[in-house]
Amino acid sequence: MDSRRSDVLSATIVSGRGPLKILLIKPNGIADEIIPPLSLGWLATQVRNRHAVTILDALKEGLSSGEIAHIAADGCFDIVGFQAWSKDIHEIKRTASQIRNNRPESKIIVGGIHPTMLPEGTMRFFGEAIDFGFRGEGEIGFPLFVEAVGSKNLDSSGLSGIPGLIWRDTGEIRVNENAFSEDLDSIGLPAWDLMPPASYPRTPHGAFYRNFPIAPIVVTRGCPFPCTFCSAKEASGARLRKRSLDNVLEELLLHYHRFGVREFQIEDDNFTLDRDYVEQFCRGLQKKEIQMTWSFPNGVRLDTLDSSILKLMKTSGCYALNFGIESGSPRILEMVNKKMTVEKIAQQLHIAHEAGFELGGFFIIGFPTETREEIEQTIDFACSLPLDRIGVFYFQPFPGTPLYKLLVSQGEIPEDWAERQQASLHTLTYVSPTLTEKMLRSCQREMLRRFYARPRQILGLMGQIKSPSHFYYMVKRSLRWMKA
Ligand code: B12
Ligand code: SF4
Repeated sequence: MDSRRSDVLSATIVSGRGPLKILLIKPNGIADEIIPPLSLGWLATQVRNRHAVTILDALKEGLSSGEIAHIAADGCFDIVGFQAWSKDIHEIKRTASQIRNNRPESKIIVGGIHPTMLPEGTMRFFGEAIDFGFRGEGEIGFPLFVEAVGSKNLDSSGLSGIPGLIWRDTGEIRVNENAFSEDLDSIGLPAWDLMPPASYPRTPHGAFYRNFPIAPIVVTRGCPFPCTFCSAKEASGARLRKRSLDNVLEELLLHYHRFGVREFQIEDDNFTLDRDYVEQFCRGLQKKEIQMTWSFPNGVRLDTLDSSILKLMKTSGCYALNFGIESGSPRILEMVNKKMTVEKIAQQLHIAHEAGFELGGFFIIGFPTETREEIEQTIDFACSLPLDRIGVFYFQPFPGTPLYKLLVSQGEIPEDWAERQQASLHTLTYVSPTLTEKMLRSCQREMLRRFYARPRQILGLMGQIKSPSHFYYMVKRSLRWMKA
């Protein structure tokens, strides 16, 4: 093994001993943020007491598919699992094929949002490169799958009862019903020692931070809202499931005392949905007297906030909020079922601004049927709001979402569209017949320029640069956006 591979392997390996060696891989790719892969940490926790588990963050290590394949072969892994977002499927296929060549006896499984939304399509796309797919949350099904591999019980009697497993039964693709963990405390904490926050670069979600190291955490799962562009409901279910506050505070204390973490980022779909829960969380945090700042880089819904809960959050260390605003066009907000009006958005943002938070808004341009005038409305709207930062994304039909299905049914995109694209934050993959690619690209630039080329925004951004390396990271990130 060459020294780079062995360094990476020994830095990431290995937790526990046991009959099977399991490698869980976060694939490499273009990303603005490089942060610990929470879901793989949770999966590792489920199996590490019986087997040897390694988490390989190929994004963080900057590994090529060839290097990953060598690591998989050198480490003699019995099971290799990938986390697949739609943007990563081509890279995963390349890597899985090489692992297949280097070590044919490894069982290769692909889980995550892409197979969750497109189970059969995933198996067809990967073909012989993988043995299994997995849909939905893995904490129940993945350990059962590992035991089936261990006992070589890989026929239909062994596989058909494993929740979430996608498998081939004499050529037919079978998709087992998935299972959500009802009691989130029972799944334990992610295996943080296998992905220590301090080993990650200063490239957090949302780019800005107050303190380092930073840990992402997921406190609740699920979202009851019906936004037609979003896959959260399919991924995490429509009902909000909450960890107990003791369980969450235990994780934060572990971060603070054992891993030296000084900031946490709540990545939930909808953390603030249950007001009482948020209140108890803040009070619990205050009692623990740990000095940690926190924020919501992934967004919270504006309609769940009021000034008294905001005040409590602020005094508990929360300093930044982001919101999925999506559009300044009332017609588009209605069309995507956001259940919000432009008036309510503006009103709530002013309350959050008064409470003294750093505020960020996410906008999407290029929705099906959207017109240039409606995008202009969004630009004007964004510039009228008390926001410190914005993100402007091109609409992408994520597989399985209502808008994806609508576009397929109207013949605007083919059924296997998601496999043909490498959808990610920077790619423009869909152009509505009401717009052109050139128009969309120039609207994105115009929006960023008009928003940021104002003294308050420029001074605000400059004031938050932490170091020369943070400045370099911000410049690189901004250039990627401007070139997109
Ligand atoms: C948190 C989050 C992030 C965080 C990730 C935090 C982290 N450290 O892991 C960050 C900020 C990095 C992020 C970024 C992006 N995200 Co995001 N994100 C989410 C969010 C809100 C929650 C995910 C989560 O942690 N859920 C809790 C965990 C436990 O669930 P999970 O990740 O799904 O993992 C479970 C299962 O999928 C399964 N599983 C996962 N991997 C594997 C592997 C194997 C082998 C097995 C068996 C099972 C398995 O088991 C896991 C445990 O139960 C989801 C929405 C959602 N509800 O899913 C969007 C979501 C996943 N993100 C999405 C997108 C598009 C992105 C970006 C591309 C956005 C962008 N514009 O840049 C970037 C990608 C950048 C990158 N680095 O790759 C989309 C994905 C759509 C798609 N089809 O790909 C989602 C679904 C939101 C949406 N818009 O609909 N995101
Ligand atoms: S955009 Fe937000 S509120 Fe809407 S469904 Fe997705 S997670 Fe829920």
